[in-house]
Amino acid sequence: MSSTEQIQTLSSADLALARVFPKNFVWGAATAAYQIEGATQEDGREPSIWDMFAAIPGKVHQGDNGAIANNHYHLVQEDVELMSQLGLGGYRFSIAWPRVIPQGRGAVNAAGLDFYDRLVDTLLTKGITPFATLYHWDLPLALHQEGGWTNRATAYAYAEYAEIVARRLGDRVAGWMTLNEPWCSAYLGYGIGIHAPGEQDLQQAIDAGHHLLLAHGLALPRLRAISAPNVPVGISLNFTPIYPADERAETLRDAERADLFVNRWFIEPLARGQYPDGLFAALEVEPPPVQAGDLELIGAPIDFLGVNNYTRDVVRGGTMSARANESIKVGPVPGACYTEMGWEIYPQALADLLIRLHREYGMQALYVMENGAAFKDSWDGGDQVHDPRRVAYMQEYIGALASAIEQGAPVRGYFVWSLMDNFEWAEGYAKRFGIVYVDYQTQRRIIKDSGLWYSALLEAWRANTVS
Ligand code: IFM
Repeated sequence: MSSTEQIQTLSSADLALARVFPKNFVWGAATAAYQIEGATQEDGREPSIWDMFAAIPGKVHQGDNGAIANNHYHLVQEDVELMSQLGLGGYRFSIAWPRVIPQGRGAVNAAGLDFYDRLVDTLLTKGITPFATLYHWDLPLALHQEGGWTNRATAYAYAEYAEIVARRLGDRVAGWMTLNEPWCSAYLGYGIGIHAPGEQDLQQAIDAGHHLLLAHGLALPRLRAISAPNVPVGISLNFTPIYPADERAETLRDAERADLFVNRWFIEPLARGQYPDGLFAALEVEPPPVQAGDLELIGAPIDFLGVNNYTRDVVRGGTMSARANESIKVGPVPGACYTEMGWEIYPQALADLLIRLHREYGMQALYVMENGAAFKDSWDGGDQVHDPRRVAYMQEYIGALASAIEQGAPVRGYFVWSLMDNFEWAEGYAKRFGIVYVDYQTQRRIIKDSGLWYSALLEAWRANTVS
């Protein structure tokens, strides 16, 4: 389809939307290493906690794992070609620590670094700006065997790893994210065990969270020192804005408490150099083992905040157990629509969140580093995949983003999750988030209608912003 035809598929509202975004806005798509690469036993890569976790019966839907995934490790050229066909301006990918330093510390695997080096060069050749995440959940198994993120030493190993990657790619990447969603690594991985490594101990989650933040703080100055001048360094956090179901005092109190745990746990040490008051008491845990100087490192200014947002939670007071945030979520909100993940579609939350991060936390540069939706997509073997609900989701969320920008939120880019269907962690391959459909039998990629719509929007935006 030519770009002109694509522009014609846009409504007048879409065309107006495209006009809101400034010239240097980065429009991209995101993925993560374990979710797409496959080749987990090739070229010197050693196992990560996710290889271990996925091998435990019952942990991942239908026993799926990332051993083959989207075979992106071998199809990388084709996948970058696809990004180029979509007209993406940026691509956010993650680097697999166990591919680069298979034992977590020590010997560097040249083949691992070479892979990302080629990826970055291929992206640049196609005019696509590379944004790299250094840790998206695939901790080398060898480090897990020493306590993983509950062990302070892992933070130092991470900083060494980050430095090694920066020495190789820091002259070409456009931005670094130290971590992706440390809340998930800590809470889902160590607190309730639905993610790797599968521990179920809230105290471990709190301690792991601190070491993840420390890893970020230790790596930040090194990444800056090694990379080309002005390469921004940030972090991506997941946020689920909390809305009270009613105005009762107990609802307002519990909504505050949920916000503390879900949204403020990580942003406050980063933005203010301290954990939020009341967090550990509310969770009935001890504070993490903070050592002198840790919070100064963690609270050092970042160049941008990556914001990952998919949904919101509505809470009703009086039903909350201190440790079980889930219990206060109101069941289906009357009239609301939900994605296949059971997440409410509520675009206003993204606008509210971006404005809050700017006003309350003083964030001066924000990127939406993940936003998207899983729906039941079906493919009939042809060249098209119709996903009208995802098109509508993107229209509404990008609309909310536009409104946040109009209200002064300093948003510099948007990355849809995800470029293509992939391994959705504990949900295996059952949940499809891509704007590109993947037939896992043949590894064929088919651009969904949402991908065509996004491509057309970008084309319209480019047509408007060409000086
Ligand atoms: O697939 C994940 C991603 O790895 C991290 N953020 C949320 C996405 C959807 O669940």
